[in-house]
Amino acid sequence: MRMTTTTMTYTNILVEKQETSPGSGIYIGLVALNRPSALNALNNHLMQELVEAMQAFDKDDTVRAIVLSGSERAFAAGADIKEMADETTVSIMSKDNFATWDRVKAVKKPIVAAVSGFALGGGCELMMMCDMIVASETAQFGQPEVNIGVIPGAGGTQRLTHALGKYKAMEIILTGRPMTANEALQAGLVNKVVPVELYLEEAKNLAIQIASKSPVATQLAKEAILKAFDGSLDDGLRFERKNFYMLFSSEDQKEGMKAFMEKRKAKFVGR
Ligand code: DAK
Repeated sequence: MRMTTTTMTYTNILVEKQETSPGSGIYIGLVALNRPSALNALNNHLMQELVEAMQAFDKDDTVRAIVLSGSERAFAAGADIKEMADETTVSIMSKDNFATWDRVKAVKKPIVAAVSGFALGGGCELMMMCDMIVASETAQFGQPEVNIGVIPGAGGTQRLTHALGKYKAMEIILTGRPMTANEALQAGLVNKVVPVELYLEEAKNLAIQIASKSPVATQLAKEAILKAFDGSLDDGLRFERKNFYMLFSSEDQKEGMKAFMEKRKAKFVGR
């Protein structure tokens, strides 16, 4: 029987440590997004809590790997549209909330995403910031930002393109359509797909396997693998962010987000 201990109390996430085997003193860190009323939409408060928890695990020498999950219904349905709807290019740029997201990218320990249900927009981007992805058969992946008059802003145009290649990434981002778990598996976006009742356990098992290795070696391996993308990724991320900010000067962004909140189809005018 593996022991789990709850560490700190947060509002929008659940955080626990699980010992990898009894008495080993070696743990995996578990973080679950927990904002069910909004399908785990990633508002700023949730993101602050998430990076705090991840950084605490990063500093804790007994924790060797981290599992990030949501619920069965939703990993996360995106960044919080209601929080963003009234932003302008200047207001959203000056808030610079991407700085919080960048801190996920800075976590040194390996992170396994355990994904079930919706992983859309910022939810898919957060998932792609993790290092391995275990999906349930019910998972749906996508970048539906074009439906609300914007584009991915937290790495989707870059990381999805690295994972899927140009043509598939174009289709997914420009149409906004979701991919099934099996399509994502075939396209190389996820490591494995398992029945819904197993996805969390499988993700934990992967993390436990990694936790049994030298933590110095696994962290330095992670750092080196990420270097394979780094130069071009950073330029691409900056470019994507600029275009994302620019769209907050468009009527289509205002209409798209308003239409989502009013539960109707958006009427885009192209300016
Ligand atoms: N934001 C806010 N609320 C959301 C949400 C979201 N992304 N997704 C769902 N909800 C809320 C719904 O409004 C609804 O709330 P109530 O009406 O009950 O108050 C509740 O969650 C349940 O959702 P639904 O009633 O819509 O549930 P359905 O099963 O009918 O539909 C759905 C599920 C996932 C298909 C649908 O909710 C949906 O289309 N959601 C939006 C998906 C989406 O467009 N996601 C991309 C968002 S844009 C940034 C970082 C990242 C990003 C931007 C900036 N910075 C750091 C600056 C990323 C942007 C995005 O992700």
